[in-house]
Amino acid sequence: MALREILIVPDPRLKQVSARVEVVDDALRALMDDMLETMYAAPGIGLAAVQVGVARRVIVMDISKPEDEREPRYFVNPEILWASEETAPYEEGCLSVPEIYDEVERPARVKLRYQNYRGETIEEDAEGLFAVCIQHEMDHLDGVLFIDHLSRLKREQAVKKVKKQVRAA
Ligand code: K1U
Ligand code: ZN
Repeated sequence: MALREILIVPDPRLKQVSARVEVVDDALRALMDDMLETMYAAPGIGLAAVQVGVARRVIVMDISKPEDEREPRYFVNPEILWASEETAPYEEGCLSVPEIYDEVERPARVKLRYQNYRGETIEEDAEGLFAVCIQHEMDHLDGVLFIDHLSRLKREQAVKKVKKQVRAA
């Protein structure tokens, strides 16, 4: 396993639309292992492959509580089959937009279909933090960042702040 570099805004590679995965094989599992290690090291609760420069429809996640055992999860070619009309706000962050947090409103519940680490097709309902995180990560697969849900002014301010942080580092 290896740590990968996480791309930071305004890197244009974050705007790519990721390609579907044809087969879940050992090479893809090696990518998912690296992504998980990178996510835990950051630390974060989710990561899309495009954030490490690989534009494929792959997500890793662990939303377990810090005091509990790790619960790594893998989503290949995730699709939203249904989304609730009811929405819920959540103060989101993103490893590609470091130290910026803002409220985003998304469907409160979604029904998902995806392939897991073994390539099995799963259908599952998501709510709470799981629903927030999977929708945030699926946006990455379409080149959308959480700051794209904010006003233009807030988005521009966020990118400016991140550029300043990067220059100071
Ligand atoms: O960059 C990412 O996509 C990961 C992002 C996931 C996310 C967070 C909050 C709402 C929606 C999606 C993060 O993990 S940001 C860091 C973070 O939330 C966190 C870090 C350490 C402990 C707990 C949370
Ligand atoms: Zn993100």
